[in-house]
Amino acid sequence: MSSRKRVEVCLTPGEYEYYKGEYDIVVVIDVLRATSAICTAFDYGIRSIIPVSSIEKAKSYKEKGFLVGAERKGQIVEGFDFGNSPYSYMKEEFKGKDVVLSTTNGTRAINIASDAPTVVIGALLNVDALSQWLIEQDKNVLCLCSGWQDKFNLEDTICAGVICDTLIRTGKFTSEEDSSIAAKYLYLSAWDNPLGYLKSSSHRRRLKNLNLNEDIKYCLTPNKTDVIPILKDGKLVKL
Ligand code: 3SL
Repeated sequence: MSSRKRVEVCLTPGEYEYYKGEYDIVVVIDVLRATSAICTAFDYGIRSIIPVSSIEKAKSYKEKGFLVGAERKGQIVEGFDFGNSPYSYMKEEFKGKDVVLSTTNGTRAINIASDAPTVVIGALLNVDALSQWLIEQDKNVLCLCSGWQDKFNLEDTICAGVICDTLIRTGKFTSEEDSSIAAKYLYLSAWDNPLGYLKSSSHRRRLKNLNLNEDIKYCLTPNKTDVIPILKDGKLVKL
């Protein structure tokens, strides 16, 4: 039997039940924009982020006096302090703060994966640092793409493909699932120009219609940070 570890890709949160329980580390990916915003928040000094799935739960934290961000369909939900733009986390006011965040798909995927022994946050922004850390752990890894409302998306799959390819190239990891092979090929065909490749992708269109082009460009920039957010006792903190 091979002693190599597995690195696989779950293309949507809806398929997670078929992978559940088999992996030591789950990497949750939501390139546009939740996990990119989370990496940025830690890069700029936030202390912790509590990811919550529902607006009701987010409201209950707000009533307790927490700083709470909420996004649905790409927009800040009325009555909340901020949304899901990485730029909103570059401000002084977030330094050292504990915040709560609820987004359409990203925070939901984090909570779906929270049964795993280790959950970390991946984005193109931290993909090299994260891949190197995963190689050092030498454990079975699942990349969980947040997608859009349980549907497949290109950008998360491309990011998962980078991770798969990097880990497999070490010779210490292997992939068996077709989803992982597909992710790797998508990454290889997209990598020269991710922005162009995603030109007509559904979420890029959605965000562009909301005038969020700068967010898209930022989120598609690889390796702006070395931070690896990790879930500990229901809170994301910096590893
Ligand atoms: O789905 C999510 O969690 C968000 O990243 C979506 S958006 O980019 O804020 O529209």
